Amino acid sequence: MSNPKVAIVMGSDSDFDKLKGCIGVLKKFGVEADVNVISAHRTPEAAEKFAKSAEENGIEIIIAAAGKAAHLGGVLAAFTTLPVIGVPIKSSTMDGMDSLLSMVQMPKGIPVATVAIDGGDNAGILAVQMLSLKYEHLKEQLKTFKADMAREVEEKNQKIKEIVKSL
Ligand code: RP5
Repeated sequence: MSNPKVAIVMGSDSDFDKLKGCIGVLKKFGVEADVNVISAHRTPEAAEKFAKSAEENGIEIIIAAAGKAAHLGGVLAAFTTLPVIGVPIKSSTMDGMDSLLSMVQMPKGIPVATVAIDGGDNAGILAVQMLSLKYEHLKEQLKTFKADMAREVEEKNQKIKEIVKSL
């Protein structure tokens, strides 16, 4: 079986900082991240070409991140049957609501699975969860990831209780 591979496509290099967590998550799970800057508006032909050839290039899921009038996820989804996860980026005066609505309000037939504004980490986790349907080892890693998270919360719970006691 091939190695799991996810594409991250961002509308501009100015989105990059918001995607570092996502790249980190994919790396943590051993998923190859193919990272690209492609704009639905400024380089529409490149967006079309990328989406049309993604599957034959071994990509299994596309994460599309964009700000403002964020059409990138929808445009990529129009040209592929691969699942597209959208990350609305807060990059304008509208606190990211513009990007969120542009991504999440897709017309029937062309879904973009949109995560929270600047929710790159969750996009990575969701991609790994989708891949775990095919790659059994990822399921095991996800179980460990969730158990670690639960343990951290329990530790925080105990710490807070001690602080409250000392007040
Ligand atoms: C969007 O416009 C990009 O995804 C970015 O969030 C925003 C601003 O892009 P730049 O003008 O910084 O290149 O298309």
